[in-house]
Amino acid sequence: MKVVYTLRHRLHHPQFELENGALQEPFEHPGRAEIIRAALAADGSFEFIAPDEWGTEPIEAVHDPGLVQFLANAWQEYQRAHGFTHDVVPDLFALAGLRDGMGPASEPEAIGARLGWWCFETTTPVTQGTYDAARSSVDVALTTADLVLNGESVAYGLCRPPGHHAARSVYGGYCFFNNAAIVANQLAESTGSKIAVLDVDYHHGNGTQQIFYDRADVQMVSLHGDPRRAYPYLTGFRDEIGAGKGRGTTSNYPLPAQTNDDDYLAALTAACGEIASFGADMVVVSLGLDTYFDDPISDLAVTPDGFEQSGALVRDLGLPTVVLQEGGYATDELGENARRWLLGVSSLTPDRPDRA
Ligand code: OKP
Ligand code: ZN
Repeated sequence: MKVVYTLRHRLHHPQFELENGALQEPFEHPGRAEIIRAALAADGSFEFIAPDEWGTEPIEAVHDPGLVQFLANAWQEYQRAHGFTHDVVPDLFALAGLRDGMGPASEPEAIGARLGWWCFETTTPVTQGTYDAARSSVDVALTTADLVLNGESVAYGLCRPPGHHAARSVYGGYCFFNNAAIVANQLAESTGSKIAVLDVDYHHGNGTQQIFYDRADVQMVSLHGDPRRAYPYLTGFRDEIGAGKGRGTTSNYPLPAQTNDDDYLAALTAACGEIASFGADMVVVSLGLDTYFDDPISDLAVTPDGFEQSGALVRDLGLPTVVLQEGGYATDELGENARRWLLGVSSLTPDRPDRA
């Protein structure tokens, strides 16, 4: 299988993460992508390809151009105002309640407050190279899609930073640009066909859901920890099914804590059934491996065998498949878990002898 990878991801390297009231080592760190790369390289059946450059146009097709511009300059602007800070985080979140009864706010002028206009939470610092890394992650995703458009039945983009929490006009949740949404939109627009996004990250893909909520041509199906207990808390409930022309094209499978392989695979089978009924022509997988039983920030109980079987269920859809990396924080096992999922999705069946 072809794997798109660049070491430019390392330009995004926060020093800390503010979590549970304390500064921690970031869970989302450059070692994650390197460990996956090493595991796939050691396997021998993966071919590494560098990404092409795709520019900002496909990004601005799903994100507010203001968000793109902001991220391009935010770190430098913060340095000018505050002196050297390795990690840049908001001074204030521009929540609507702050101006209740006074009319809506407009984008503030001070950089610390502009950060809280575009960012929705505390665990996603901007560092000096964050914008370049986030751009490279999009390039990885678009190059992976291009391989599939050019005849690969499945290809894998080793995206970092991840993307699925980034909505049209806000970033957060370790995500800056929504790699999967950018790819799904580009595929839908360029081919005129129906695209399914299957999001199997532990955390609900709120950004992807928001971007496609009223779209009839892009389906969003997500399995995740129930938002009653799991980040991002506000989205991913079963009754969110899309709106307008997109009514029925969003499906959510909130899962209980400690969901095991059997129950997980049953939910994934149902999710794949919905993709088949939708009549998708291609599938984009947001591959989070934080459903792993020993993930440090999640509480599902999927095993390496479960990952391989998950990949095989997606293979059985028989659709051209773009797999993009999202989360997964059990660093020691992350490479092997990715390898197992990818072995499953690329494994041969009598029906599909081409899927190597
Ligand atoms: C990104 B991806 C939990 C805090 C969570 C942000 C999590 C972002 C996950 N104690 N902080 O979906 O894997
Ligand atoms: Zn996640």
